[in-house]
Amino acid sequence: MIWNKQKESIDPKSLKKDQGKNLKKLVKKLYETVPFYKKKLDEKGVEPGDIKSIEDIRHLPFTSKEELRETFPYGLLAVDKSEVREIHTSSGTTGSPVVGAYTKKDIDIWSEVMARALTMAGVTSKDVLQNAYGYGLFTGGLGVHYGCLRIGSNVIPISGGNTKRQLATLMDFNSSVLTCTPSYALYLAEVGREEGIDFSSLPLRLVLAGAEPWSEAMRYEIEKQLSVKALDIYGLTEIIGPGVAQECKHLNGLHIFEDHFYPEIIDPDTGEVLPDGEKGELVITTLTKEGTPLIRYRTRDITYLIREKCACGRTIVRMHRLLGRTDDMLIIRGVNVFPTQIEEVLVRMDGIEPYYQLVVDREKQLDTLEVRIEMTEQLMSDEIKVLSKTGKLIEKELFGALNIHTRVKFVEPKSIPRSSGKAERIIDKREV
Ligand code: DLL
Repeated sequence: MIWNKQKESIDPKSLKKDQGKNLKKLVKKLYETVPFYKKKLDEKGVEPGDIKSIEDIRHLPFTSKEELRETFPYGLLAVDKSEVREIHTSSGTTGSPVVGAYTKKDIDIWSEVMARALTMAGVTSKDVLQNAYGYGLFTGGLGVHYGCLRIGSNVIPISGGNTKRQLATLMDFNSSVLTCTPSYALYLAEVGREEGIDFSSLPLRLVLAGAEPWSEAMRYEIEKQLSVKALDIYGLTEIIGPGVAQECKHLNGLHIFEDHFYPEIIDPDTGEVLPDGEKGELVITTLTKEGTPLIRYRTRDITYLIREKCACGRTIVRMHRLLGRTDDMLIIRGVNVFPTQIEEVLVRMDGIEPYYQLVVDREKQLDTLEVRIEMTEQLMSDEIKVLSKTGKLIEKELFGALNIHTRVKFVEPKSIPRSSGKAERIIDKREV
């Protein structure tokens, strides 16, 4: 089913026209109300009247995460404070958090795009959706919640954490859909196994996973261990939260709700706009947002756009599932490595747990990459020879995938921290 056929299966010409109209309005509004944007547009020599169609977006300046931090907390607000109904923030590893402010209309749009996303994933008013994304400043909890209210499904606002209660709730309320990060889905499966839960006997049928990078291999594990289908949901606080893009059952990438969020792909080094199909940094313009709209926001997320028609009948553009983030990309002896590439190899290997951490260091001016992997109880009880052989095999597989040498280190079962939100995969010792 398609929630909003008119918008999701729109003909490309009408879409462009609407996008152009909204871009024009947006630039005028920002020029008049946000001194930060007036200055940026003046510096670029662009006046609101120069924007006539969506193609003119290329004349506009980019907005960076640093700029969002510098203008914390209200520097990018485009409405009077009295119009703000809700604030969300996301804190990265450094600096001030970034802020998303929502007016009544923004929350309405958020509910609409989340209703589209949930419907695309096959969620209906008959479902019981256990929402294990965190409620609070994080956008995951409330974003999914608003979508559920819109489509009329029963939402259980359990929020993140308290794994035993999550499992009990799954069984007590017969939850049919679970929303959480992919790493937490696997952790629930692990604890469930220890408790003797047979997931195949539960009504749970779908996991909507996102908020952190995950690989196809991880999808396979989640599907197998929880006896469900797992679909990908993408979004970010700066743009709206979850509901920017969603995967449909055809698994051909994530449909971007481009009537609200206009995507471009650029070369992260030069800023040059790349054609469809070429990998680069995703840049998004919020065409309809009122509270904190952004022009050409550089997400730091790496993907590419897919324009061919999807079998589901939607015509809107898709993005390939995220390939990584520019700030997660490790450069090891000159080679670019994304954690998901390593995950893809590890999760497919037999006899190891899908928990890992990457430790980057420097020895004698040379970068080193240690891959810490959790042993299974079985592997731990094996002879040292078996362990060493398994380690070598994984190093060989990783070399095949990455073309760099890594060092595999086995760590005790359960020693890699579990998170109910986003997993911490990288320890970079080179900076300290
Ligand atoms: O993570 C919003 C969200 C909540 C998305 C729930 C999906 C589900 P932030 O905390 O601002 O917002 O983090 C945004 O997380 O720029 C990506 O790098 C990463 N991310 C989000 N979704 C995915 C995904 C939420 N499906 C940042 N795959 C983004 C890979 C993702 N990475």
